[in-house]
Amino acid sequence: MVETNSKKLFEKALNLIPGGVNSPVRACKSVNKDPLFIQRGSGPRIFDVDGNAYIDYVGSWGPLILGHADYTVISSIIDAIRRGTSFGAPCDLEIELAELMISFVPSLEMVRMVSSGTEAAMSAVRLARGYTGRDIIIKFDGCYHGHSDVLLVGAGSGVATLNIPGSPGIPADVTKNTISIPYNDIEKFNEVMAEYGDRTACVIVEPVAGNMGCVLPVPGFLEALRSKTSEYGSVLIFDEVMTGFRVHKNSAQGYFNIEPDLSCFGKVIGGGMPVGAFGGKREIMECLAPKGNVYQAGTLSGNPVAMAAGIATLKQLKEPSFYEKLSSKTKMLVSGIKNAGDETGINICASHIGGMFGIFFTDIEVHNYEDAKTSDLELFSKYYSKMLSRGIYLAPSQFEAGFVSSAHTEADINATINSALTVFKTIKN
Ligand code: HOZ
Repeated sequence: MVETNSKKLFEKALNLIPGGVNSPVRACKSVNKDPLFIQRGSGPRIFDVDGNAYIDYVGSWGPLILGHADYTVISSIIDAIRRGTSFGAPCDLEIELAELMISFVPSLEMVRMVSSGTEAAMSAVRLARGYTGRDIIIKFDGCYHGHSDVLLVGAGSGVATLNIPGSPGIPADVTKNTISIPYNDIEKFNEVMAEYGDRTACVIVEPVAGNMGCVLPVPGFLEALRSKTSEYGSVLIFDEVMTGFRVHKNSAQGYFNIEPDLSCFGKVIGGGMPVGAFGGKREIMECLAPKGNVYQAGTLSGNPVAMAAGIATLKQLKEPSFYEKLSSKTKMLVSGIKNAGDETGINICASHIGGMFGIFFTDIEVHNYEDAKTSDLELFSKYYSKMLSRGIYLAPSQFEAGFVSSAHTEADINATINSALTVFKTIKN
């Protein structure tokens, strides 16, 4: 077997970094591969350390809505970095990014910047608890809100990929107030609210689930969350770390026309730099220190380089028909793969919204995590490997979403569909 440069680097990394990676899913364990080490990205492509090029549908797990190394984003980063990498003091770029976010998303009256999506969700939950004076959190199975202790219950993403029930290191006492119930199950949700609603601080949801694959909300689900949380005085939190500015210019809340009380962001708003943010109603946000007493802080929060990347990204999303073009490319990709499945007799349940998509190898409609688990994981693994060897870079997990950027061309999409057709013909047993 050829010892590739990626393989050599991975062997070295295994000695120095647990599992050889700094985030579990990218180790590619569930697809029985070793990870590729990436040297650079350009537009829709990444290039590994062995000189291979791939059409990339991971996009750094969502942030790169404009593709890799977008000229304006990189120029803004360079401009900002020349003035210094961090001040730990306010700078005008924080205001500019907050203003831009608020101009896009009507439910945002105030925004607090943090450094990751995990931090955003963790802080939003603390704020909701502080604001309501209640302890219970309701979440949904297969939704992932980062790896903070209280939210790592019934979680998606790496926890689903590696089939880990929870995580050692989280005391049962810490999660005793977290209730996780099936996604899209309106009846169950109403039942749980009837019992716990008046003790519930918040209901947190991915308005489109992206960490158990891509699963859309059924009609009435988000509406039920909105009306019951209002009825019981609980805070409705939309975790838009993945969907924010990805599925619609006003994020998923704009697409579905539901206003949450608080929202969490990350990924796209940082243009590839480490950023998160949470925001929402002034009355709730003003409970945060130093205005209020709910404590939250961060040395690198509002980092000028990250703010510059976010501003340069969001400004480009204002271009008329940006989302129409992105959605139509994503639709073209997903319909093409679905048709290739039909042609070769492979069962596929496919979904897409804006620049986000998912493909499950199952013959049922996927509405929740239990449905997602009916996907043929062995078939997914073969599909992943063969697509990779044809130069198509997909998320190495059935339980992650895929992402299309504005840099992908129709030719890239057609090449991907053709590869899928060829691969399906070879993996059909
Ligand atoms: N958990 C993220 C995806 N939903 C990031 C995975 C990674 O970076 O490895």
